Amino acid sequence: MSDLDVTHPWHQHHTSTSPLLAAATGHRPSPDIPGATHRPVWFMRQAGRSLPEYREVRQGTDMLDACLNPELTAEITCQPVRRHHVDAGIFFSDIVVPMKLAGIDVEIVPGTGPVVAHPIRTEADIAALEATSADDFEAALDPIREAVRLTTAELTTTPLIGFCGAPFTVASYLVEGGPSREYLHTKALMFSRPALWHRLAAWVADRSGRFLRAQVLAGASAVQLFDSWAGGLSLEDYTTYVQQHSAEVFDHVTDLPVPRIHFGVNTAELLVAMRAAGATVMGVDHRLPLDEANARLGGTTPLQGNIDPAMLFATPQARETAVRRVLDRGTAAPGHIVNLGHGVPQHTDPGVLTDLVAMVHDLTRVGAR
Ligand code: 1CP
Repeated sequence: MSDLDVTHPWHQHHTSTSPLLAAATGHRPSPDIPGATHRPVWFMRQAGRSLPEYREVRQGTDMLDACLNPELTAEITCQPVRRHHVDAGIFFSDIVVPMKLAGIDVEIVPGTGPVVAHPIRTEADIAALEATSADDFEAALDPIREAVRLTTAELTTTPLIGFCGAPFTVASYLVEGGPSREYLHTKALMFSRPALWHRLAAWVADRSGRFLRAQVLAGASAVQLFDSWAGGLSLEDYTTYVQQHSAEVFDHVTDLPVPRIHFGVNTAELLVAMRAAGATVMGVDHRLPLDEANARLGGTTPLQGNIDPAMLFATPQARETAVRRVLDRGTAAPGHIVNLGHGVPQHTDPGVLTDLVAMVHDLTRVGAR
């Protein structure tokens, strides 16, 4: 296994013994395990529109321009850590950032999501992507590396999670041209021209994997691979067309010591197959109770999740009951990183998130349970 640089926060700030890393490597809170002081908690989409300080710094800056501005990216990534005292930062970026850096004409339209000017559907489209230079792409990652360095200099002992999108989810935007509910063009490509699909997915995996590795080498202490839309696939189609390409992404970081979290929405039936792509921690959405997820995975894999995001809008009593239930069910797993079942909704009251972090810390501190 390759080591991280001596200046990496893993060594310099001992993120390797933080609550996040303890849980991700299979430890429950315990006085005997360095760093395992409480169950860690962070939130998918913790940075972003729910925070007034985010709306303020983003004013007048396009989303993807913000993602390529290292100072702004670092500021936005640190905002929820300062405010909520979550146990990890998640790098502020987007799954389509590597696609933009590879030369694809993509923008993020407010209120819609990623929109691709010329959807990728033909052999010529895919050949053109394959003809782009990997060296140029590595050079284009410099603002990402710089943003990670600035972020981790502020976060010090709080680990940064690097991320990227999995090939199916990213390719769905490239092929559909934007957000989609049924992935009809993507699946049509997969089913009718499988060789072409595999070429596209392999290219997306290469660029996303390089983006992920760059974040780790520059300072991230864990990674998360988002296959948000894999739940649109049957298990058979997932293993035939998708799993190998998610594995190719993970391959870019398997020589490094960082935990590999894998998350999808509506993927209860895919959990075991997604782990087999190379994950060491499984993210679970709110539809599958964590004890059931743990049973499906044979009790060997740390879990992340899975408070229903709608609970952020419920009464404090209902929310506390739900949090306690998630903590109870998460006790079954060899390690539990508390999170929502999907991202923070836009209109969430940030105070509710701050209180939720404090509640999780209080209820799970060593000796508390
Ligand atoms: O202008 C804005 O503020 C746009 C909103 C926004 C934000 C804040 C988008 C557009 N992306 C992001 C940041 C982002 N995207 C993060 C930041 C870090 C954090 O979690 O705090 C992350 C991890 C992502 C990843 C992402 N982008 C995913 C996977 C996670 C998930 O939510 O399932 C997906 C599917 C995307 C695509 C995307 N980007 C933006 C939107 C609105 C969408 C979804 C569109 C759709 O419904 O298809």
